[in-house]
Amino acid sequence: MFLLFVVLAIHGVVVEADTKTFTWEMSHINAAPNGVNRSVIGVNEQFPPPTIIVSKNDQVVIQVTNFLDDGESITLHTHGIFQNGTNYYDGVDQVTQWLFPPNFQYLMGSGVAPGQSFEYNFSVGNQTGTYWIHSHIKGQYPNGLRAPFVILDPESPYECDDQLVLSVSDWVRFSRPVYLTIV
Ligand SMILES: [Cu+2]
Repeated sequence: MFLLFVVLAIHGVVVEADTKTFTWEMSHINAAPNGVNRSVIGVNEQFPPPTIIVSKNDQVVIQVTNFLDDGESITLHTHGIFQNGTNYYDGVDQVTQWLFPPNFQYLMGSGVAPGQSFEYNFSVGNQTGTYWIHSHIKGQYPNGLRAPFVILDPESPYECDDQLVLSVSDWVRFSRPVYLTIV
């Protein structure tokens, strides 16, 4: 341990991991991002969902509760995050995440069932940059359940006055069940 500290001190790099906790309660709300009112999936009754901002080496805890009223379960997939050693928190339904709670008989898919809560808990390791987090069930992410996921680098050699994340996506006038039928 001492040797490790010396090595890090020589390089001037002693990065402490912090724990960042987020509470995300998903429910259907109405929103009109293009001027046409429609049902979307909101996070804490907010649309678009909030941007998650953490720092390199942080431990990320996302406490999810599913309040959707259409019987669907939910997962959160952290797109592009390595999830070394925590593959079960990567949120790909029926691949890395199955039913919660275990053995819950639910026909609409895997993930966090309606009325249930689940806690994702993983480290971002030494990754940095801008990624995104989104539902990995059915068409929930074009229905609104996606957000930027930013990992800041405290040791970045670049300086700037401010940082702005622009989230761009296709958008249709209909809620997900309708446009899946059309396609
Ligand atoms: Cu993805």
